[in-house]
Amino acid sequence: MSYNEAAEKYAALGVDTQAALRALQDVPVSLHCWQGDDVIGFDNDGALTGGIQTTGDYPGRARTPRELMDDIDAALSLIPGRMKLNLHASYAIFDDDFADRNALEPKHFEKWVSFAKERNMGIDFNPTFFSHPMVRDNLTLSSPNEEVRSFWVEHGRRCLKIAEYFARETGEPCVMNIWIPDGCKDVPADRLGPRARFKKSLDEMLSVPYDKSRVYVTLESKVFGIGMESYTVGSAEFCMNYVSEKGITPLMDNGHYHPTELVSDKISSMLLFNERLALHITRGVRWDSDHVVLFDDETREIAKEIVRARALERVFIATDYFDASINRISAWVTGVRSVKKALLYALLEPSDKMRQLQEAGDFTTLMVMHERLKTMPFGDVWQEFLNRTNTTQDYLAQVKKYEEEVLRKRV
Ligand code: RNT
Ligand code: ZN
Repeated sequence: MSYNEAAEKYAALGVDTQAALRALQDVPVSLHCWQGDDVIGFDNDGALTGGIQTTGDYPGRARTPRELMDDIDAALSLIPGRMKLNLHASYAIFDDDFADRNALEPKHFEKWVSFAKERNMGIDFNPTFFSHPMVRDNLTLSSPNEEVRSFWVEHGRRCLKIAEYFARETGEPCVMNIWIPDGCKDVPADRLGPRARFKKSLDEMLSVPYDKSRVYVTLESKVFGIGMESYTVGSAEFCMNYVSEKGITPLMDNGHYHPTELVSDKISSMLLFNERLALHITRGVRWDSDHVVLFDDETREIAKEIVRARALERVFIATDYFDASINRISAWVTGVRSVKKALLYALLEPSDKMRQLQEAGDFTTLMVMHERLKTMPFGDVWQEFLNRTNTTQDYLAQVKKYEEEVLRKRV
């Protein structure tokens, strides 16, 4: 009933809520597995390095592949619409066949493939260039130590093979994202050298043929990391230029820019010059703190820019945050729902009409329209999406139940 009324109100503004709901249904969001265990993975002793940090010690962190899969299932049951699974190489599952990062094979991810297939999900992938003894002096692919550098090149090559395997098995394209933490805590004397070595390493990694119709290699830039405040090898300019030279895909993480820069403003430019764009949606509070994504202004603005450009099929959307101070299932569900809400909110904007107002120079009406949209009955349309996807509105009750029955028993 309230949905029908809401639909009428939107129709009066020229917005088709049915079309919006249908469009939302088809947009996959790639769920980052690393929220479930505080970015630790299964192949190392548990210290997270690379200038990224989780804070908090909420009970119930997933410690094994089984626990992580159970938790992902708990989260998925409370998330509406299409999803993909985003894995890091450090989440390889070993039986008696431990392999170091430069020796990983598809078989170490077989269990993840079955997991994803059973749930009709594609898989995205990330080589893991951190939390490992071969990270030396905060450097991996840009290291002057040839042994270190070639170790990581080989890791990247192995990951490409695994990404192909994921794409082949699931029948969905695999986005393979490269992010290295490399940088300096204090003022460097040579900014060019590490970047030249990073470039050479990427060239070597990507010179191995891979199926470009199924694997999209993306490169993620960053402005600084904890302990790497003075210099970051994979800066925005490095990555943007490398991507355009190689014809691979740029990845923008909205925590990776100076605090007054907005990724929402960058999307249109990237779409003009790239066939595809990948995003890590996160929420930085004063720094790249990777707080849980909320239904906030910037998340909505990012979604609007994708929708206005009619680029839902060209943009790979993934979440990337890690909060260890609250229930991790809730963190997943709240963050992904926020992204999907933002997409729905964007789909419910009369964007043609608003573009015309801008072109006509009628900024008075445009401002009033922007404000009017904020008090439209958006919640009723969101509720309709939950109904159609058989997803409960009150996920907290289920999260608490799972916490009581499962998470609190992990000691
Ligand atoms: C780090 C990057 C990177 C990681 C993940 C774990 O600042 O955002 O994407 O968060 O790969
Ligand atoms: Zn990221």
